[in-house]
Amino acid sequence: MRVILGVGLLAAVLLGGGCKPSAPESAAPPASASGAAPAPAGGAQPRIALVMKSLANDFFSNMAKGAQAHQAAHAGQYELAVFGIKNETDLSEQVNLVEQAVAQGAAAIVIAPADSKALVPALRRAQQQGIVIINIDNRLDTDAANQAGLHAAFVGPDNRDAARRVGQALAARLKAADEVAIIEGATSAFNSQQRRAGFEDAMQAAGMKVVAIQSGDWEMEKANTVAANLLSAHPRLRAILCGNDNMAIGAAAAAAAAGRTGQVLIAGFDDIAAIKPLLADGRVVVTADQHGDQLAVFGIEAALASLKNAAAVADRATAVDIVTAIPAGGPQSRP
Ligand code: ALL
Repeated sequence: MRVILGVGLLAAVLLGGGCKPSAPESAAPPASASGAAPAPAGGAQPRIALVMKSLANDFFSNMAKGAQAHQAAHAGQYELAVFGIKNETDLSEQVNLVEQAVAQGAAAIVIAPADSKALVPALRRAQQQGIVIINIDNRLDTDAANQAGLHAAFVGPDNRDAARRVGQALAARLKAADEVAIIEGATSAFNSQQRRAGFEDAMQAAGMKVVAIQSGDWEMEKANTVAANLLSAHPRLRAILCGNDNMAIGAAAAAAAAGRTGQVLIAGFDDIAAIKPLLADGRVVVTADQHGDQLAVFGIEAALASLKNAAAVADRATAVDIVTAIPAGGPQSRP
């Protein structure tokens, strides 16, 4: 088996008991500029680069593990190189990783872009060298991609619909006209915008009063500060909807520090391992499982299909399940 890890991921995956990586190899021969996928040298397997976002986020270490398990089961078909950035908003580092993947001879790049516009030029350059680009998790901006001439299938969920369902589950525990706030992820990420819109849809449909919308940039600490300020500014606040679980954990800690656990209901998104104890005791009342481990696998399968047929592949919508509690002795309950 051959799995190559980008520097940032090494610690995260090894700590998590991931596969032992082989040393990165030197760059493969130059890719053709014809638009066709570069042929692997000497009959070697194609290399697929998985480029993710923050490795501090369980969502992405889980995604890496799913990809590695798939590669191990299909070791005869492809090599996998796994990359990730340190901070959620480190866009230039993610651009560098795309360039690194190209330099290392990737035949395909499967990417969860940290920003829906900023990654487009680097991905376009890679595609012009014949590299297959598959966009997972966070959709690239359609206009920016079209303008640049970038064609990348999107494999991922309908974030607006999923967030709407999270909001509905939360609203079922509130009464009309209750005050709620939204802490959204990075504002330049399309999936963050869609989750915010889905939360707003649900709150409007249920007759709630949205008193504030602020960004926590996907991060626990920032969301903790934002939530603490919201709690003191809005003494009648009844709920905080967060664009991901890391921010929900930060908001739950702020509610606890303000002595308002249970009075202010918290919603998250991702269903990471760290949220489970909070779901179990009610500090967080609902989240969404978007099956991050499968997202990368579906992206890799799309890349393999595209390489095999030397043709573009279609978008693929992936499932999201709403998770409201962990029943005693059982895993998640999914209504
Ligand atoms: C999104 C993912 C996850 C994650 C977030 C933070 O793209 O879908 O919700 O928590 O990025 O990087």
